[in-house]
Amino acid sequence: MTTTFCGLELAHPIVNGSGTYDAIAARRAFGDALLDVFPFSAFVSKTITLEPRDGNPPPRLFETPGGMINSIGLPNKGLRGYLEHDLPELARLPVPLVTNVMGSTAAEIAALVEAVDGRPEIDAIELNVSCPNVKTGLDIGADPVGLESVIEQVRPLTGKPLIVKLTPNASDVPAAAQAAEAAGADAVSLVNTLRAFAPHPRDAGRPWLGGGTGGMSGPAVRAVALAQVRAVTQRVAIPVVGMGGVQTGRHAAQFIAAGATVVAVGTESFRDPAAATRIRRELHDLFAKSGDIVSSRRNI
Ligand code: RRO
Repeated sequence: MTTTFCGLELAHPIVNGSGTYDAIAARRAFGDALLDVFPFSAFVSKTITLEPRDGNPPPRLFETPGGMINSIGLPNKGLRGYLEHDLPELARLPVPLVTNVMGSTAAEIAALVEAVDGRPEIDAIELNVSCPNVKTGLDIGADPVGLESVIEQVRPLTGKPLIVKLTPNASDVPAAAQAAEAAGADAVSLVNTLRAFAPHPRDAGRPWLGGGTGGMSGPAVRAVALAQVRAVTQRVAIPVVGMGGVQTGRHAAQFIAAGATVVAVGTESFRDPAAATRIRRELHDLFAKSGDIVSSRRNI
């Protein structure tokens, strides 16, 4: 199931969704054995920003039927902390490393992209223009014109593959994907979480989550994600990373049938940290039964 993605040779098509698997904590828990059975063919870091952030006040999670709403709010050590403390650990993973960055202005994004470009341990950059949980006042990813302009400004700053993570909270997601492609993105990834509200259990008029609203993920969003991945792959030629509620190999095959080159597992890894290994095995068995990936696209 080797997969070529943006010039990277991946052992299989299953990666993690940014922020859904803490590889450093997992290595602490499982030891070096984790490296022998690492579940993903590439590792995508949690989003980093230029300066450190505390994230949103608690509560940060809410369980829904078939899903989860998060309002984490991008806590991270900032660029310097990431490069100094996290990168040396992440560079020891046995797979290519994708660093996910987010800024609230083009200048901030440019500084992040330039710094990350200078680090040979990093194989690709994912640009998060789609977090529903931070009040930057600039929802770059929802506005194709603004998105194209930002990517045009940062594209020349790196020779590494540039993946743009799109928001599903926009009226025309394929238009955003086309804008990213026109500006020189090497790939797009979707979907980030869907903006959602969790009512307080004792006062439904008040938000439960400390951040007010949150982002919905898990099986409840899968059909929406599949529709958006299909729509995007019909409109762009660059590869697509598909994600949203993937729990089984069959779900991963459905995203591939929708045109995704790579499939990310997110919320399911919270329920079972080894889920991606099972999903990869199930996907492999499905392809073995139905022939190659191309015929699987027709059959699944
Ligand atoms: O940290 C978050 O609250 C968060 C981010 Br950066 C994101 O991209 N998507 C999400 O659902 N939560």
